[in-house]
Amino acid sequence: MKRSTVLFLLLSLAGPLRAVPTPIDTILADTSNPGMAGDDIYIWGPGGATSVSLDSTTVNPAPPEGFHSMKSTVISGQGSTWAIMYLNAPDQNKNRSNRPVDLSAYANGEIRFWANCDRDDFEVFIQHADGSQDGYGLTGAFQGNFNQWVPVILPLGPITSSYAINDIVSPFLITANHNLTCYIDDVRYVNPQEGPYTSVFNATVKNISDGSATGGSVISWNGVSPTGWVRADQYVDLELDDVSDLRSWGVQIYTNNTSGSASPKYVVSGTSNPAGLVDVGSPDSTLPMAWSITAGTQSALAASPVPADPNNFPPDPLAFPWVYMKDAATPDIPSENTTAFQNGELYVTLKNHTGIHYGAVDLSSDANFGASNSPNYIFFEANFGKALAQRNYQTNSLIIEFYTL
Ligand SMILES: [Ca+2]
Repeated sequence: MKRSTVLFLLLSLAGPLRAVPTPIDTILADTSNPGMAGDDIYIWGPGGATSVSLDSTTVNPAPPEGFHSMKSTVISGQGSTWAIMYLNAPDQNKNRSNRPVDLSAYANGEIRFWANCDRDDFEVFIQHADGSQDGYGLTGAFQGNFNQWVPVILPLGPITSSYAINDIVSPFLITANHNLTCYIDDVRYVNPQEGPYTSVFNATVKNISDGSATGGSVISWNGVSPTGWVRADQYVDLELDDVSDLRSWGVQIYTNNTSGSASPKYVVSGTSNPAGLVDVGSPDSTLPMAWSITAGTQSALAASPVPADPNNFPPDPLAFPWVYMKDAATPDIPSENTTAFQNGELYVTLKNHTGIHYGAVDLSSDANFGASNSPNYIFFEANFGKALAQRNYQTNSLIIEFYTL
């Protein structure tokens, strides 16, 4: 029972990046093991469970997200189907019944994924608890762009205007009309509140204690005694969804304490480093800062790393998640293993197509990246070990920005 089949596909549209609230639910990506947010994948069609061959370990062609994509090879022709399923736990007979999930939060949102296919005569559906399916036919929609990655965006509004999506047992299902090979990557549900087909770049300051949004843009340390590295009371919730640039993007973080709008504005002397929190009363001195980015799969309180000196890794394992903050005017400082700031360098990159920058390998510029879907949490710490009592240290020039290379 297939109800509506509408042709709609978007290719290579570049949208604006704005700060808007949006939940993103990832259905199929590198992050989860074995690579999906559903409970299992069902295959059916003329050849039964062998109608389609699936391989979630594929690394070629290099995918837009992470390191793997789902290679689907249709073997049994028209009607061959694979479906990501929500399922209940097995009963006493080891049968798993379908588990309806309410996806109404995305009623006006979009299903997004990347596809690299040798032909486009297939359909994408979602399946309701009663077995009915709604979706889109993609035949002709690739406009001949085969064997290359294309962004596919399917709006849910035309479906939900007639049929609620509060009973979805398959959030992503492909039925082929012909034998074909498709690599599918990063299937997700997105609410792009800047309008259809737009990228998402949203950074929200929240309290670590309870995850509540502060409503402002202030990150603070309160009542700190001058004893060493201390974590800030707030974190930044980062939500990101790119539809245009495949692999050539990133999000970087730095202070810009010598910019015209910086207050306090750091006073450079010699090769001093403006990075971090500036002493309001003596703006030629700073307190070093570090940042850490984590997955957003648990509460911020549970995810928040223990403060530690980034330079102490190894031997201190607690130091691994922390990366020293650079400033846009950070110079080469060989004695501190610090290299001059460069736009888009991996050291200051929070996230790119391979994932989040979850740890620094050493004190120089090596970086570890691993797949992790939105939201991500960014934490901050500062070293108050050399702070003077009764002083204020601050910056109004902490930058988190999306870039393309
Ligand atoms: Ca992937």
